[in-house]
Amino acid sequence: MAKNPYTHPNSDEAHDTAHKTTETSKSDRLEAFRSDAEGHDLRTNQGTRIADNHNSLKAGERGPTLMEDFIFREKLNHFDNERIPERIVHARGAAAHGYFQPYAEAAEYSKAGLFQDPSKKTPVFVRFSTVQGPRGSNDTVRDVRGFATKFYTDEGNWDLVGNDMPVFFIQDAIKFPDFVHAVKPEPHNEIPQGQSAHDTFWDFVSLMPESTHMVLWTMSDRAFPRHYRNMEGFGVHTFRLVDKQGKARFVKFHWKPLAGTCSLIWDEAQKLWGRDPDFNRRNMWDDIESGDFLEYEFGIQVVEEEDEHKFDFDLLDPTKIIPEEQVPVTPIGKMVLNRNPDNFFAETEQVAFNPANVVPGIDFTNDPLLQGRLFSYLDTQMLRLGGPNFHEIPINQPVCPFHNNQRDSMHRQTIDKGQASYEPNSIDNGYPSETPPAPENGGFETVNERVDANKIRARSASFGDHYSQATLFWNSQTEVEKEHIIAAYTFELSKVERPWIRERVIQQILPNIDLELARRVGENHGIETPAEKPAPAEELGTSSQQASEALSLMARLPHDIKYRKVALLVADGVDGDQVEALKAKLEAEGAKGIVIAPSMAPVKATNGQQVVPDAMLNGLPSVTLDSVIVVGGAESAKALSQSGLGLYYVQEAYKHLKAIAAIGEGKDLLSAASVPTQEDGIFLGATVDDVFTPFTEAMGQHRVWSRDPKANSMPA
Ligand code: HDE
Repeated sequence: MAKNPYTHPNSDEAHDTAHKTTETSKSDRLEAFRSDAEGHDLRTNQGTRIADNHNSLKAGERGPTLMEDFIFREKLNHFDNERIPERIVHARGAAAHGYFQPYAEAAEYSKAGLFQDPSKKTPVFVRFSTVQGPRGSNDTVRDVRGFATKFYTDEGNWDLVGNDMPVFFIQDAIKFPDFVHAVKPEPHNEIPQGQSAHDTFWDFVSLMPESTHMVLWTMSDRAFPRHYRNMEGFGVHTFRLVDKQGKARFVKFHWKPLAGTCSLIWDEAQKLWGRDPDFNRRNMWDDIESGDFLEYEFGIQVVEEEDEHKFDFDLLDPTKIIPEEQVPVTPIGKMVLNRNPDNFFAETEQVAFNPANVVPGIDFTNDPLLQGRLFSYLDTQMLRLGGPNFHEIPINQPVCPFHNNQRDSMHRQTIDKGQASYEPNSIDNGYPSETPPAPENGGFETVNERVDANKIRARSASFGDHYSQATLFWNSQTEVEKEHIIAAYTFELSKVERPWIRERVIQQILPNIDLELARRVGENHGIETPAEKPAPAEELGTSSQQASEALSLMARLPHDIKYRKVALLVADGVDGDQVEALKAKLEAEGAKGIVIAPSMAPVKATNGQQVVPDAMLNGLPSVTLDSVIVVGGAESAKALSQSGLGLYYVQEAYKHLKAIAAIGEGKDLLSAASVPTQEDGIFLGATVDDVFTPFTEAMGQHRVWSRDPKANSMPA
């Protein structure tokens, strides 16, 4: 039930204030639809007060239920129809509200209203998602993450429906259903959920060399981000921006996370499937609730139209990046996500993104993947959201007026007045009327591109080089990242039952990326690999770029401990002063100290006080937090050493390359758990001050990378 007094967001009153759009205006408009139960009587959907919500109407206390019971029937009818189809891809997601604010440079490149005024905040709604798994699958699976942004601009909605990886698996939208069928759980038994480690995926991608570059990205640690705040975002396709003079330029869109990029470790990601399947959505939710907002810089790579053909790849090919060394990313604004939705279904589930939603100043290119997407989203949303009026669902409504002559169909909310639902008309004074294109506040005008061609089903030869940018990505990884990629191919292919598919990947695809990669994965599968890299076919290009720093996750490590969560392990007999000091020092650095004890009972500290635990050892296990400090106190260390969960906590943190500190007797727990104490990334000291600075410096590197090969010998 909407709150009264009620202003329909498309009413004249709303129109009058439309030009005053601010960051909060979307939230204000949603307010008209928000409803809470406080102070309300329980009623039917028709408003009749309900006297008894516990007993259905029966013929006698032990008799059959009567059909007359309209209260029971309405309740069950509604319940029986609560579910809508989930998204065919990107079904699992989490979203947040926020705003976008441009820098002054933005206006140079596009006439779009949202870029014109650096003091103006445009409201946004952003949904992050995994691709393969259903709504109830795990957050930390190996997968691409969707990064979809709806900008509620004064000139209409602009949806930038991107991913956390800058390329895609296929070049032409006609292959999308094939790709999705192959990556989804296998049709006969619906196994596996949320994963690509199965026969149909590897069968398809090994027969489609154009997927090689993107598959390599998904075999890297980018495929399981530590937090949505640590993820880059990409528009993927080349788009166009059009300035006030009408000049169009090619652009690639980038989101650069201000908190830096970092990921989970594969073993940790897998364990999180069981320990906290909601890991990413929970972290985003909790952080926003506690005021630790997510921040991203928005950037563009700009290519003048006359430079379209100066690259050794085709700008229209979505399996290619523009290396940042060739075209740097120009920052043009900042986005902050600062408000959780009030209702998951109403907002996160019902939001409908569509790359075809653009505003004047932003335009498409002929990328054949993008062109196909322009059809698909509206089409699928008709089914998912029950007809063509889903633009009226509050989360989807623009903040500016939206009048036209489209009418009727399911769930129409707007009560269109007047008789003329056609144009031109004289009955309604010719309204709603067209707006001619203009440098400001004009109607949408498509870039006047000359297309002079024969109809043809073919792919341009300039799309033919499927490997050299994969090699570029491989060359740009650090040694640790390369080891993780080798381990990923080895793991994924170990789940493929058909030997010929494994052989095809290892013998025909991987050698084209790198011989060493092929040899190492081949060795792990007992499969021979060629000694020579196959020569590229003559007509295909090779990348002039040998390596690009921006492609390594390590290039943008967080470097501080802001937003990090640190386990403070305690038991009875803990040094209470140390607990207090650690919490205060971590908070001063923007991090959180979380007190973890064997049970939820308050812990007796040596200073005579009680320490109240935030969680138990198995409630927030090591995989859910960033690092561990074992607090001092002989009795406390002894109690933790006698607990399997206590031992496991530090072993697992060690295995996952986390910085570990132990104060005073806290080191006894490390010794009992056979965690080496004389190593990089392990900090022992008598006092908090002894360990704090080196410990936080190590955390700023995200992981103790030098431990990587050794950590695998840990049994945990
Ligand atoms: Fe999508 N995609 N996609 N996609 N996509 C959908 O739309 C599609 C592609 C992306 O949080 C669907 O409403 C085709 C690339 C995101 O709600 C569907 C092709 C990129 C989301 C669809 C692609 C994306 C979707 C499913 C190849 C990155 C989730 C439900 C031509 C640039 C948005 C829906 C959200 C969702 C079609 C390829 C990103 C079926 C046909 C490339 C982030 O319409």
